[in-house]
Amino acid sequence: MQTFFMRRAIELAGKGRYKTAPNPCVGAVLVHKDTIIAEGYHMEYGKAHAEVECLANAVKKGIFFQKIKNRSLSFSNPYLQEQVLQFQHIEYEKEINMEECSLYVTLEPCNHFGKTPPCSQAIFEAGIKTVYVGCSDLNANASGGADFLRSKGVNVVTGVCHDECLELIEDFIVWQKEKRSFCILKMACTLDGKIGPATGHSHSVSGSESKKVTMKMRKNMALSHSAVMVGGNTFFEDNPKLTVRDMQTESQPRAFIVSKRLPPLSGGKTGYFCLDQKKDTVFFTDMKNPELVKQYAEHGILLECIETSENKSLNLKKIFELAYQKYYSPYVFSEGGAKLAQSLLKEGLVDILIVYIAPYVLGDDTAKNVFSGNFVQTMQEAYKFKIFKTERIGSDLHVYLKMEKT
Ligand code: AOF
Ligand code: ZN
Repeated sequence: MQTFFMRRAIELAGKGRYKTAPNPCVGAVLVHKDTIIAEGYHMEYGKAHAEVECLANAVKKGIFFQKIKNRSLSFSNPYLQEQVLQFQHIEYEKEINMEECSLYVTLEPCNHFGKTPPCSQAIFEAGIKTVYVGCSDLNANASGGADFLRSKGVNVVTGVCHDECLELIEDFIVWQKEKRSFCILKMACTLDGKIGPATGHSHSVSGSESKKVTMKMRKNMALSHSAVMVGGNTFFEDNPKLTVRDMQTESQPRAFIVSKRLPPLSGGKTGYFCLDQKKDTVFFTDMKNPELVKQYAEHGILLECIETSENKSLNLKKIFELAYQKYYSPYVFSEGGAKLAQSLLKEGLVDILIVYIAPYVLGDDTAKNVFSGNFVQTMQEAYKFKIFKTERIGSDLHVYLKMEKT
């Protein structure tokens, strides 16, 4: 049963994905005698945490009615107290003794005053006697909720669905531990692993349904104030818009271009989207000339000068650190091309790889491979992945993978 309830909390948590960044997705359920009586999840960055949202939903259903009636319940958390005042007339179908309830939460309840008061205190004030926790919080500023609750006599059981709860917050773990953007790399290719015909004919290999998935992902980037990234070759050859289209969106994602080459500055018709449509574009480049930086800034383009490594390629690790720490982009959705994709793999920066496989064979040795740049002699040298999801989307197959840790 513990696994069942925690899995529901995990499912709820997932609904907040991209909206909570750079805070984690967290879910919670309140259980009374093997029945879920209230649920909640962290819906948006800065809003109530999952545990408090779950308690608020319990208040709204009148689950605390008895206690409220006897005036024995009040919360120091203003949001919860507001719910108590607003919904105290609601009567639940049966009387619930809070001490018989347990709370399941995917992440250790926070114990700090951050954007909201500590959840640990709210759980204690609610009178819950058992709390099941998925995994501990690795944010040192917020952790300590489990110890706090134990010190108040609450029974805290940790490690329920531990690995699944960790996987749920794999993005948060990257933000906390590596202080860099979480990288989702998407590539599309034919059955023989080609990006398209050698002529460079820019007709996309993947189908229209796949395009919708890409648009949804770009929208998720916009939701989390994150960016879509392409390498210089893709930028100059395909002139991609990197925007959300054919879909409603409140905002557009930012654009990060990794390129040593820069677009011309001369005014008028430049042909490049960033110069006339988007302000939020950053070029990660090796140009160090401050005068150039100034000139581009006047055109609304930020140039971020990056050190090159011995092989003269831009330091991608540094770019992902800056993307997170300076440009506050929790995610980076990279859409190629082949060289950038290969370099991201080489640097171990690919957190999730998505490959759209389109049902075509080009059979042309001169056509570009979906990853390019390596000289490999044995399978040992290959980058290894684990498939965690496959989906048939329209005419294509989408494969979701994670790199095997070496
Ligand atoms: C969340 N949502 O449901 C839980 C979190 O900046 P604050 O005050 O919102 O606190 C964020 C920290 O609180 C976060 O990094 C994590 O350590 C902890 N728990 N955070 O955003 C939640 N339970
Ligand atoms: Zn909290």
